[in-house]
Amino acid sequence: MGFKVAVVGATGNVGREMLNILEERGFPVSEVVALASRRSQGTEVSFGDKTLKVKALETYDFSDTDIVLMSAGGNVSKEWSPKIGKQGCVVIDNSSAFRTDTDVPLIVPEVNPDAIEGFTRKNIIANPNCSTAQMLVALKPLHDAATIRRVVVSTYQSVSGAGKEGMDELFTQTRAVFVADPVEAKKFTKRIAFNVIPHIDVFMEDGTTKEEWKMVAETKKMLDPKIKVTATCVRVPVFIGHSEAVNIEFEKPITADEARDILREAPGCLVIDKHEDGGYITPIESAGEDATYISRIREDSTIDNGLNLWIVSDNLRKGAALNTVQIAELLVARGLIQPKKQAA
Ligand code: 11C
Repeated sequence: MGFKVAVVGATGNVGREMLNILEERGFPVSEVVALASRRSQGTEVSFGDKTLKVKALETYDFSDTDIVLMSAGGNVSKEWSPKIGKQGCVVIDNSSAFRTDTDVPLIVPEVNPDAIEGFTRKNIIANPNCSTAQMLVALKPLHDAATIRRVVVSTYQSVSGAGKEGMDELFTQTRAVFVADPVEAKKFTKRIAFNVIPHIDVFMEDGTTKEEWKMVAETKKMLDPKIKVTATCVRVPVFIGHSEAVNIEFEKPITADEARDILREAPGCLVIDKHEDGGYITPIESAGEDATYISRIREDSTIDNGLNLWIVSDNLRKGAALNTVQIAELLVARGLIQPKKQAA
């Protein structure tokens, strides 16, 4: 059994990673099609040892496609995902366009796999924001054990979250600093080389940013609406890998040792937590890896039932492309999708 899979936004950071991960994980495909806007038509992208020529989304006929992995930004998704869904393809959308839509499941397979059943209402499944996805992979087993009341999170987000332009800007500015050229900021609002910027996505009316709001709203939708979350999201001069310092208040007592044991057994989690120099993870080590890494697990003695964690993951993989492919795998594993064209 093989599915016809289209990747929309195939020339972007996440689109390319989706193609890599489909191939690496041996997703059952009959055909893979790379799509992007008309101006990228003809660009070549890799799928394993094959080269795919990018086709134009605007003129593509989805009638025999089974699954569409969409990573072309919110506006493209708002326009195209409902149209594609109506043609009987399941769209797994990496943008923020449908995440809070009550008719669209928002899924991290390690966190809320059962919610996927509701996808048939629009044939769209949303993939969460990268910073929420990795945080919830670690919080879910702890919530099951001791019930989380409140989370205070500060993020240290890599420039690849802002796409290839973000990565290029860090590289160009760093070089400019070394050769004493003028440093220009185009993609980010301030210089990112040798700096940090406490601003990701647009400002909301209450002074938070949309990135911070997403961490609150998506945690409530996927994990538990009763959990209070407050976030400060910061861009840092790291190419790949988002890091998070998380303070958690639980309803029930939980020790650092208990949390460490729970996280060691939890799906998707990898604990690296030695109390010695280098006995923790940094984003460079997470790049190219699938795990959500947890380090610096310790009790917070300033509150009852408090823990602190350091959570790191590759934002292009678990935060985006890997989670999207895992959602497709979940659809197949649960028999929720059949190929339109059965093999002869
Ligand atoms: C960043 N988290 O690091 C963002 C990128 O809502 O899917 C992903 C934005 C989103 O800039």
